[in-house]
Amino acid sequence: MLAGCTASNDKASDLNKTEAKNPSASEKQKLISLSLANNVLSANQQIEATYRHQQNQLADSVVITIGQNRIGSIIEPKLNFSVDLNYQKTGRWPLLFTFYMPQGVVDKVEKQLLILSDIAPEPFDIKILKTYPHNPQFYTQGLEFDNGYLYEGTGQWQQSGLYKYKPENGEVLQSINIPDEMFGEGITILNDKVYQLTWRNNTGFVYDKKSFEKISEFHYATEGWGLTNNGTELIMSDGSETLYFMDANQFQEIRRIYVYTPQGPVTNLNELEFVNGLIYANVYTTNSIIAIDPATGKVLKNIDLSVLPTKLKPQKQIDVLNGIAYDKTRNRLLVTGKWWPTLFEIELVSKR
Ligand SMILES: [Ca+2]
Repeated sequence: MLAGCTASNDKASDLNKTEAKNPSASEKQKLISLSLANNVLSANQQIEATYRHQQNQLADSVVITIGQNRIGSIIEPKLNFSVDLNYQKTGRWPLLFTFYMPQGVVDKVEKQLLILSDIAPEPFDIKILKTYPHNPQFYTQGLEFDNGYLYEGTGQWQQSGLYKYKPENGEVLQSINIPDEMFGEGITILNDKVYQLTWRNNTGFVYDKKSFEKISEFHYATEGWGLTNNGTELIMSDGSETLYFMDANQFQEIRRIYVYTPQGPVTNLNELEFVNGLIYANVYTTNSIIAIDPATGKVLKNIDLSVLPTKLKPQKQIDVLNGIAYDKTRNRLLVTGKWWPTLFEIELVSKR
Protein backbone atom coordinates (compact mmCIF):
# COMPACT_ATOMS: atom_id res chain seq x y z
CA MET A 1 0.00 0.00 0.00
CA LEU A 2 2.71 2.36 1.07
CA ALA A 3 4.85 1.35 -1.85
CA GLY A 4 1.90 1.97 -4.15
CA CYS A 5 1.41 5.45 -2.75
CA THR A 6 5.07 6.24 -3.12
CA ALA A 7 5.02 5.09 -6.70
CA SER A 8 2.01 7.20 -7.55
CA ASN A 9 3.55 10.24 -5.82
CA ASP A 10 6.70 9.70 -7.81
CA LYS A 11 4.71 9.60 -11.00
CA ALA A 12 2.89 12.77 -10.11
CA SER A 13 6.11 14.55 -9.29
CA ASP A 14 7.69 13.28 -12.55
CA LEU A 15 4.79 14.76 -14.42
CA ASN A 16 5.21 18.09 -12.62
CA LYS A 17 8.91 18.06 -13.36
CA THR A 18 8.24 17.50 -17.04
CA GLU A 19 5.83 20.38 -17.16
CA ALA A 20 8.12 22.64 -15.15
CA LYS A 21 11.05 21.84 -17.43
CA ASN A 22 9.19 22.89 -20.55
CA PRO A 23 6.15 24.93 -19.53
CA SER A 24 5.46 26.23 -23.00
CA ALA A 25 5.35 22.82 -24.72
CA SER A 26 1.88 21.77 -23.58
CA GLU A 27 0.48 25.31 -23.63
CA LYS A 28 1.84 25.90 -27.08
CA GLN A 29 -0.37 23.24 -28.64
CA LYS A 30 -3.47 24.71 -27.05
CA LEU A 31 -2.87 28.36 -27.95
CA ILE A 32 -4.32 28.39 -31.42
CA SER A 33 -6.94 26.28 -33.12
CA LEU A 34 -7.46 26.56 -36.84
CA SER A 35 -9.97 25.20 -39.29
CA LEU A 36 -9.98 25.19 -43.05
CA ALA A 37 -13.12 26.05 -45.01
CA ASN A 38 -12.10 23.30 -47.43
CA ASN A 39 -9.26 20.80 -47.22
CA VAL A 40 -9.72 19.71 -50.85
CA LEU A 41 -8.61 22.41 -53.26
CA SER A 42 -7.86 22.80 -56.91
CA ALA A 43 -4.33 24.10 -57.65
CA ASN A 44 -5.63 27.59 -58.58
CA GLN A 45 -7.92 28.12 -55.56
CA GLN A 46 -7.50 29.94 -52.26
CA ILE A 47 -6.88 28.56 -48.82
CA GLU A 48 -9.56 29.90 -46.47
CA ALA A 49 -8.82 29.52 -42.78
CA THR A 50 -10.29 30.58 -39.46
CA TYR A 51 -8.18 30.74 -36.32
CA ARG A 52 -8.94 31.27 -32.65
CA HIS A 53 -6.47 32.02 -29.88
CA GLN A 54 -7.15 30.64 -26.40
CA GLN A 55 -6.89 34.11 -24.82
CA ASN A 56 -8.38 35.85 -27.85
CA GLN A 57 -5.05 37.31 -28.85
CA LEU A 58 -4.53 38.42 -32.42
CA ALA A 59 -1.51 37.22 -34.39
CA ASP A 60 1.10 39.71 -35.57
CA SER A 61 1.55 37.59 -38.67
CA VAL A 62 1.09 34.12 -40.10
CA VAL A 63 3.33 32.29 -42.56
CA ILE A 64 1.93 29.40 -44.61
CA THR A 65 4.23 26.67 -45.98
CA ILE A 66 4.11 23.28 -47.68
CA GLY A 67 7.42 21.53 -46.95
CA GLN A 68 10.17 23.98 -47.88
CA ASN A 69 7.81 26.05 -50.03
CA ARG A 70 6.42 29.27 -48.66
CA ILE A 71 2.85 29.67 -49.94
CA GLY A 72 2.30 33.13 -48.49
CA SER A 73 2.33 35.31 -45.40
CA ILE A 74 -0.14 37.77 -43.92
CA ILE A 75 0.62 40.65 -41.52
CA GLU A 76 -2.06 41.02 -38.82
CA PRO A 77 -4.37 38.36 -40.29
CA LYS A 78 -8.08 38.61 -39.58
CA LEU A 79 -9.64 35.69 -37.70
CA ASN A 80 -10.93 34.55 -41.08
CA PHE A 81 -8.18 34.92 -43.66
CA SER A 82 -7.47 33.61 -47.11
CA VAL A 83 -4.36 33.23 -49.20
CA ASP A 84 -3.73 32.04 -52.77
CA LEU A 85 -2.68 28.40 -52.73
CA ASN A 86 0.17 29.20 -55.09
CA TYR A 87 1.28 25.55 -55.14
CA GLN A 88 1.04 23.52 -58.30
CA LYS A 89 1.96 20.02 -57.14
CA THR A 90 -1.12 17.84 -56.83
CA GLY A 91 -1.70 15.26 -54.11
CA ARG A 92 -1.87 15.18 -50.32
CA TRP A 93 0.44 17.65 -48.63
CA PRO A 94 0.91 18.88 -45.05
CA LEU A 95 0.02 22.56 -44.85
CA LEU A 96 1.80 24.37 -42.01
CA PHE A 97 0.61 27.64 -40.45
CA THR A 98 3.21 29.41 -38.28
CA PHE A 99 1.62 32.13 -36.14
CA TYR A 100 3.81 34.88 -34.73
CA MET A 101 2.07 36.20 -31.61
CA PRO A 102 2.88 39.19 -29.37
CA GLN A 103 5.84 38.79 -26.96
CA GLY A 104 7.70 36.60 -29.41
CA VAL A 105 5.46 33.55 -28.97
CA VAL A 106 5.35 31.28 -31.99
CA ASP A 107 2.63 28.69 -32.54
CA LYS A 108 2.34 26.16 -35.33
CA VAL A 109 -0.72 24.36 -36.68
CA GLU A 110 -0.52 21.64 -39.32
CA LYS A 111 -3.41 20.62 -41.57
CA GLN A 112 -3.64 18.06 -44.36
CA LEU A 113 -4.54 19.44 -47.76
CA LEU A 114 -5.55 17.53 -50.88
CA ILE A 115 -4.68 19.43 -54.05
CA LEU A 116 -6.49 18.42 -57.24
CA SER A 117 -5.43 19.37 -60.74
CA ASP A 118 -6.97 22.54 -62.18
CA ILE A 119 -6.55 21.27 -65.76
CA ALA A 120 -9.03 19.02 -67.58
CA PRO A 121 -6.90 16.50 -69.55
CA GLU A 122 -7.12 17.02 -73.30
CA PRO A 123 -8.79 13.94 -74.84
CA PHE A 124 -7.01 12.20 -77.73
CA ASP A 125 -7.83 9.43 -80.17
CA ILE A 126 -5.13 7.67 -82.15
CA LYS A 127 -4.37 6.98 -85.76
CA ILE A 128 -2.47 3.78 -86.59
CA LEU A 129 0.41 4.66 -88.92
CA LYS A 130 2.12 1.28 -89.18
CA THR A 131 2.19 -2.18 -87.63
CA TYR A 132 5.15 -4.41 -86.80
CA PRO A 133 5.33 -7.96 -85.44
CA HIS A 134 5.60 -8.35 -81.66
CA ASN A 135 6.59 -11.62 -80.03
CA PRO A 136 3.34 -13.05 -78.55
CA GLN A 137 5.43 -14.84 -75.89
CA PHE A 138 6.52 -11.51 -74.46
CA TYR A 139 4.55 -10.41 -71.41
CA THR A 140 5.51 -6.77 -71.95
CA GLN A 141 6.53 -4.89 -68.81
CA GLY A 142 9.07 -2.40 -70.14
CA LEU A 143 9.64 -1.08 -73.66
CA GLU A 144 12.19 1.45 -74.87
CA PHE A 145 13.67 2.48 -78.20
CA ASP A 146 17.40 3.17 -78.44
CA ASN A 147 19.50 3.85 -81.51
CA GLY A 148 17.48 1.76 -83.95
CA TYR A 149 16.57 -1.10 -81.61
CA LEU A 150 13.79 -1.94 -79.21
CA TYR A 151 14.61 -3.15 -75.72
CA GLU A 152 11.88 -5.05 -73.95
CA GLY A 153 11.65 -6.27 -70.36
CA THR A 154 9.20 -9.12 -69.84
CA GLY A 155 7.39 -10.59 -66.83
CA GLN A 156 5.82 -13.84 -65.59
CA TRP A 157 7.45 -16.27 -63.17
CA GLN A 158 10.32 -18.27 -64.72
CA GLN A 159 9.86 -16.44 -68.01
CA SER A 160 11.12 -12.94 -67.25
CA GLY A 161 13.92 -11.46 -69.26
CA LEU A 162 15.40 -8.59 -71.18
CA TYR A 163 15.53 -8.58 -75.00
CA LYS A 164 17.02 -6.42 -77.73
CA TYR A 165 15.44 -6.77 -81.16
CA LYS A 166 14.87 -5.11 -84.50
CA PRO A 167 11.48 -3.40 -84.57
CA GLU A 168 10.99 -4.17 -88.27
CA ASN A 169 10.91 -7.96 -87.88
CA GLY A 170 11.22 -8.73 -84.16
CA GLU A 171 14.51 -10.60 -84.63
CA VAL A 172 16.11 -10.95 -81.18
CA LEU A 173 19.78 -9.95 -81.16
CA GLN A 174 20.55 -10.19 -77.45
CA SER A 175 18.75 -11.42 -74.36
CA ILE A 176 19.25 -12.29 -70.69
CA ASN A 177 16.95 -14.12 -68.27
CA ILE A 178 16.29 -12.87 -64.80
CA PRO A 179 16.23 -15.31 -61.82
CA ASP A 180 13.26 -17.70 -61.74
CA GLU A 181 11.99 -16.42 -58.41
CA MET A 182 11.65 -12.89 -59.76
CA PHE A 183 8.95 -11.32 -61.93
CA GLY A 184 10.40 -8.78 -64.37
CA GLU A 185 8.97 -5.27 -64.66
CA GLY A 186 9.87 -1.90 -66.22
CA ILE A 187 13.10 -1.06 -68.01
CA THR A 188 14.90 2.09 -69.09
CA ILE A 189 18.22 3.00 -70.71
CA LEU A 190 20.45 5.76 -69.34
CA ASN A 191 24.17 6.35 -69.92
CA ASP A 192 24.61 3.06 -71.84
CA LYS A 193 23.10 1.05 -68.99
CA VAL A 194 19.81 -0.82 -68.96
CA TYR A 195 17.89 -0.69 -65.68
CA GLN A 196 15.27 -3.34 -64.98
CA LEU A 197 12.83 -3.55 -62.08
CA THR A 198 11.25 -6.61 -60.52
CA TRP A 199 7.73 -6.65 -59.18
CA ARG A 200 7.87 -7.77 -55.53
CA ASN A 201 11.54 -8.49 -54.78
CA ASN A 202 12.47 -4.84 -54.10
CA THR A 203 15.42 -5.50 -56.38
CA GLY A 204 16.45 -4.13 -59.75
CA PHE A 205 19.27 -4.95 -62.13
CA VAL A 206 21.70 -2.81 -64.08
CA TYR A 207 23.14 -4.25 -67.30
CA ASP A 208 25.75 -3.00 -69.71
CA LYS A 209 23.75 -1.98 -72.78
CA LYS A 210 26.30 -3.40 -75.23
CA SER A 211 27.22 -6.72 -73.62
CA PHE A 212 24.01 -7.35 -71.62
CA GLU A 213 26.28 -8.28 -68.71
CA LYS A 214 24.87 -7.58 -65.28
CA ILE A 215 26.82 -4.73 -63.65
CA SER A 216 24.99 -4.34 -60.35
CA GLU A 217 21.75 -4.57 -58.41
CA PHE A 218 19.79 -1.87 -56.67
CA HIS A 219 17.01 -1.90 -54.09
CA TYR A 220 13.83 0.01 -53.39
CA ALA A 221 11.09 -0.09 -50.77
CA THR A 222 7.99 -0.32 -52.97
CA GLU A 223 6.77 -2.69 -55.64
CA GLY A 224 8.41 -2.13 -59.01
CA TRP A 225 6.14 -1.42 -61.99
CA GLY A 226 7.17 1.03 -64.73
CA LEU A 227 10.49 2.78 -65.37
CA THR A 228 11.68 5.61 -67.61
CA ASN A 229 14.13 8.52 -67.35
CA ASN A 230 14.31 12.22 -68.15
CA GLY A 231 17.95 12.18 -69.25
CA THR A 232 19.38 12.49 -65.74
CA GLU A 233 17.00 10.83 -63.27
CA LEU A 234 15.14 7.53 -63.32
CA ILE A 235 11.36 7.78 -62.95
CA MET A 236 9.56 4.82 -61.40
CA SER A 237 5.95 3.76 -60.82
CA ASP A 238 4.74 1.28 -58.20
CA GLY A 239 1.11 0.71 -59.14
CA SER A 240 -0.20 3.68 -57.15
CA GLU A 241 -0.63 7.33 -58.24
CA THR A 242 2.94 8.08 -57.12
CA LEU A 243 5.91 8.56 -59.46
CA TYR A 244 9.37 8.49 -57.85
CA PHE A 245 12.34 10.39 -59.28
CA MET A 246 15.44 8.39 -58.40
CA ASP A 247 19.15 9.08 -58.55
CA ALA A 248 20.52 6.73 -61.25
CA ASN A 249 23.74 5.91 -59.38
CA GLN A 250 22.60 5.48 -55.79
CA PHE A 251 18.96 4.69 -56.59
CA GLN A 252 17.88 7.08 -53.84
CA GLU A 253 14.61 8.99 -54.10
CA ILE A 254 15.13 12.64 -55.07
CA ARG A 255 11.48 13.70 -55.14
CA ARG A 256 8.08 12.42 -56.04
CA ILE A 257 4.87 13.54 -57.69
CA TYR A 258 1.28 12.38 -57.22
CA VAL A 259 -0.72 12.04 -60.43
CA TYR A 260 -4.12 13.74 -60.39
CA THR A 261 -6.91 14.97 -62.64
CA PRO A 262 -9.49 17.50 -61.36
CA GLN A 263 -11.53 14.48 -60.15
CA GLY A 264 -8.86 12.70 -58.13
CA PRO A 265 -5.79 10.45 -58.31
CA VAL A 266 -4.97 8.15 -61.22
CA THR A 267 -3.73 4.91 -59.67
CA ASN A 268 -2.30 1.78 -61.32
CA LEU A 269 0.33 3.74 -63.24
CA ASN A 270 2.27 1.13 -65.12
CA GLU A 271 4.72 1.27 -68.07
CA LEU A 272 6.23 4.73 -68.56
CA GLU A 273 7.87 6.76 -71.31
CA PHE A 274 9.39 10.23 -71.30
CA VAL A 275 8.11 11.97 -74.46
CA ASN A 276 8.98 15.60 -75.23
CA GLY A 277 9.07 16.70 -71.61
CA LEU A 278 5.99 14.75 -70.46
CA ILE A 279 5.69 11.38 -68.75
CA TYR A 280 3.43 9.01 -70.64
CA ALA A 281 1.95 6.22 -68.53
CA ASN A 282 -0.10 3.14 -69.24
CA VAL A 283 -2.96 2.91 -66.76
CA TYR A 284 -3.02 -0.78 -65.86
CA THR A 285 -6.06 -2.78 -67.08
CA THR A 286 -7.33 0.12 -69.20
CA ASN A 287 -6.90 1.10 -72.85
CA SER A 288 -5.72 4.54 -71.77
CA ILE A 289 -2.34 6.21 -71.79
CA ILE A 290 -2.10 9.48 -69.89
CA ALA A 291 0.49 12.24 -70.28
CA ILE A 292 1.67 13.80 -67.01
CA ASP A 293 3.40 17.09 -66.22
CA PRO A 294 6.57 15.92 -64.42
CA ALA A 295 6.78 19.15 -62.40
CA THR A 296 3.30 19.00 -60.88
CA GLY A 297 1.67 15.58 -61.35
CA LYS A 298 -1.22 17.06 -63.35
CA VAL A 299 -2.62 14.85 -66.11
CA LEU A 300 -2.47 16.88 -69.33
CA LYS A 301 -3.59 14.33 -71.93
CA ASN A 302 -5.84 11.29 -71.89
CA ILE A 303 -5.26 9.07 -74.91
CA ASP A 304 -7.91 6.51 -75.86
CA LEU A 305 -6.31 3.43 -77.47
CA SER A 306 -9.36 1.15 -77.26
CA VAL A 307 -9.22 0.59 -81.03
CA LEU A 308 -5.95 -1.37 -80.72
CA PRO A 309 -7.21 -4.62 -79.10
CA THR A 310 -9.78 -4.89 -81.91
CA LYS A 311 -6.93 -4.93 -84.45
CA LEU A 312 -5.17 -7.96 -82.92
CA LYS A 313 -5.28 -11.34 -84.62
CA PRO A 314 -7.07 -13.68 -82.16
CA GLN A 315 -4.74 -16.05 -80.33
CA LYS A 316 -4.68 -18.27 -77.24
CA GLN A 317 -3.78 -15.55 -74.77
CA ILE A 318 -3.82 -11.79 -75.06
CA ASP A 319 -3.45 -9.51 -72.06
CA VAL A 320 -3.71 -5.76 -71.54
CA LEU A 321 -2.22 -2.78 -73.34
CA ASN A 322 1.25 -2.09 -71.89
CA GLY A 323 4.47 -0.75 -73.36
CA ILE A 324 5.29 2.66 -74.80
CA ALA A 325 8.51 3.44 -76.68
CA TYR A 326 9.42 6.77 -78.25
CA ASP A 327 11.89 7.06 -81.11
CA LYS A 328 12.90 10.70 -80.80
CA THR A 329 15.07 10.81 -83.92
CA ARG A 330 12.10 9.91 -86.11
CA ASN A 331 9.37 11.16 -83.75
CA ARG A 332 7.72 7.72 -83.68
CA LEU A 333 5.47 6.55 -80.87
CA LEU A 334 5.34 2.75 -80.57
CA VAL A 335 2.92 0.85 -78.33
CA THR A 336 2.01 -2.76 -77.68
CA GLY A 337 0.55 -5.03 -75.00
CA LYS A 338 1.26 -8.13 -72.96
CA TRP A 339 1.37 -11.18 -75.27
CA TRP A 340 0.18 -9.00 -78.15
CA PRO A 341 1.24 -10.23 -81.62
CA THR A 342 1.46 -6.66 -82.94
CA LEU A 343 3.40 -3.48 -82.18
CA PHE A 344 1.71 -0.30 -83.39
CA GLU A 345 3.20 2.97 -84.55
CA ILE A 346 0.61 5.58 -83.68
CA GLU A 347 -0.12 9.26 -83.94
CA LEU A 348 -2.24 11.24 -81.47
CA VAL A 349 -5.35 13.01 -82.77
CA SER A 350 -6.94 15.59 -80.49
CA LYS A 351 -10.67 15.21 -79.92
CA ARG A 352 -11.01 18.92 -79.21
CA1 LIG B 1 8.76 2.78 -72.00
